[in-house]
Amino acid sequence: RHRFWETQPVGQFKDLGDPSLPEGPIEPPTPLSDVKPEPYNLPSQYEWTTCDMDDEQTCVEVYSLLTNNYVEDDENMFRFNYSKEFLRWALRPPGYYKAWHIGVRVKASNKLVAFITGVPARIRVRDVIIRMAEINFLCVHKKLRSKRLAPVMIKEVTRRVHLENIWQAAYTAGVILPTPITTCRYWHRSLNPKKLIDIGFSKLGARMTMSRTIRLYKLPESTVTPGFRKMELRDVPAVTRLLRQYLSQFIVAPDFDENDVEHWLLPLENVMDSYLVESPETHEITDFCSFYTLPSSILNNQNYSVLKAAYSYYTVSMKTPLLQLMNDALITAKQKDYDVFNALDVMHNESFLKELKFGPGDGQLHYYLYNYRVRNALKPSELGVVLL
Ligand code: MYA
Ligand code: JJ1
Repeated sequence: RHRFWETQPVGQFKDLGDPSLPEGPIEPPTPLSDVKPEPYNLPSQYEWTTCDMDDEQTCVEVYSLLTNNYVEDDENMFRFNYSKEFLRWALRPPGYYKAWHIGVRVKASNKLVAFITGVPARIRVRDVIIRMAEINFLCVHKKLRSKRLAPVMIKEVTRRVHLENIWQAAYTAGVILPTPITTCRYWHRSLNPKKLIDIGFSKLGARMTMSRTIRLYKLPESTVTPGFRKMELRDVPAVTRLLRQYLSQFIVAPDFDENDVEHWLLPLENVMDSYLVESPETHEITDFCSFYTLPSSILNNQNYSVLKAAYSYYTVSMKTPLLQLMNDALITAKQKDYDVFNALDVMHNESFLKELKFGPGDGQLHYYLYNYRVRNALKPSELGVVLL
């Protein structure tokens, strides 16, 4: 059934629940000299290109490919619209490799028609910290679908990751592949219910009027937690300690150091928003929350073209109740004119979703590891990873 995935070192469906299979790498590393030194063959009309995300023109080409061809919902009403600034940030974390930003061009026209990326990360599985690649932004132009280009791209990124002596990867997808370590649900908190209903993102509830709906989702004008403020560079050490401590309880989680926190969690205009609570008395940093900006294009609507969505990223509540902290995040997102606040049911998110009036979405997100078996599927609440 999965002609490509059956050949790859990933957990196979037939092996689910086999207690004789150990947790850990599925195949051992090979000597670097055994890694294929030249790229995989593409059909003859196409050629590989390494995308230099420092280059403005390349960035625009990648942005345009994704804006027109990347992930849509099941009814093709919305399509992710990652900004150029977001892509540049997401693809250049500490220690990134330019060679892992891989494009495919049509030789005759030089047009960019496919893309896949990796960035390096350290991910902990139980008590083992593993160097991995996080694979994202796999995209094949709509006109070139179902030609088995994706397997070649996945093999090529794998080869380039192996050349850096890295043998594991983490990735997420909306589709089921062999085999998820866990399956999460998207939840949505309306901030601008009128627009969400107008564009078909949500429906007016049974026995609900528009004005009752607007009242239902109304939020205070300003945040309530004393000492709630934007994260700054000087907060990196304290936030790193807080986050490392918090993430240690999950079965799978990133191993963030200060450099990672500086890159991934410092606020970046229209990309990443991070807030913390500094105790007005002791000036201790006691809580932290963050969300990233990922708009979606609205396909086929007369009145609106973009849905402005915030996605919950990492949250740590030590002193402020999680419910209150997330409510302040919602208030902040509303102040900044987001239409909807999205969250997955990972980490402790379940504990606030219903109370804060999030509703379950129709989309799922499956999490995968490449060349690493985990013995039992996790519950979403045992997962401490959010990929972009
Ligand atoms: S997830 C986001 C994926 N992108 C989109 O959904 C955008 C819209 N769709 C497209 O652009 C295309 O439909 C894509 C497939 C490119 C997705 N992950 O070329 P094909 C398998 C993995 O004929 P196309 C993200 O970015 C499919 O099961 N495999 O199909 C993370 C089949 O294999 P098999 C996928 O539709 C990506 C084969 O591809 C996915 O033209 C992580 C068909 O190929 C998917 N999302 O193109 C990638 N969708 O026959 C894996 C389909 O076996 C990384 N397929 O069923 C693995 C780790 C690598 C590094 C390892 C380092 C050590
Ligand atoms: O956004 C999503 N679904 C929305 C819109 C549905 C439109 C019709 N299909 C949704 N809306 C309901 C909201 C409502 C608000 C009030 C309370 C009740 C709920 O459900 C979904 C997620 O739910 N998004 C997608 O399907 C996009 C793709 C998700 C897979 C992502 C793959 C990631 C790529 C890897 O990096």
